[in-house]
Amino acid sequence: MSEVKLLSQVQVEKGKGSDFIRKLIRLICEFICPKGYTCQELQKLIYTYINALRDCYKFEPKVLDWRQFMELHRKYFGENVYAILYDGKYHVPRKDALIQFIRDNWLDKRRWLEDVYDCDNFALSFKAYLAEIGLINACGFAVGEVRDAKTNQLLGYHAFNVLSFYDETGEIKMVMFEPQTDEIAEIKDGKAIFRDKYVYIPYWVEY
Ligand SMILES: [Ca+2]
Repeated sequence: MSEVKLLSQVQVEKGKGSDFIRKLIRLICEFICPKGYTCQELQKLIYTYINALRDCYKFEPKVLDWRQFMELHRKYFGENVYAILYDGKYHVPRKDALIQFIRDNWLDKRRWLEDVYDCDNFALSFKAYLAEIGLINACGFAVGEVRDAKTNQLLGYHAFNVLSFYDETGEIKMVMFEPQTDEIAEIKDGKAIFRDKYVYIPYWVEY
């Protein structure tokens, strides 16, 4: 399956399968909160749900050491995009489990708020959710620029994610991910084009 197809699949199927989570949140809001739970107790409940969520996804990670992971980064980004590696080993998930996680996750429905919850916060949250819920650390936080695909005009500076996964053949791949919309795009020469319009060019990626 091409990554272009992957993108359309995520868009079309986005929102499905989230009924359970929606019901759960309604349950918490309508029944649990008014019954006098303290903030501390609600925090405990959140972590209980996170632990329950962990069992929902069969990430079945492949483990790469940092040298292998750096090689993977170089394969997609070359020498010019700096990679910062925080770990000695990287857990790379199955593609279908990662796609399911993206589809179910509600981050793309969050409200954008200048500075306090904007692109860097979306990308950092997605990286954190994947580690917290899935124990998957092979997700990059990327910082760079966005250019117009036709005119090459600089549109602005941006933060986004780089995802790693292995497909049905076992091959490990990297793609770029826009956590504000759940869009995925193929990486070519260290860049990716979203919606045929926006070219994402990272300066560095933190893993
Ligand atoms: Ca911010």
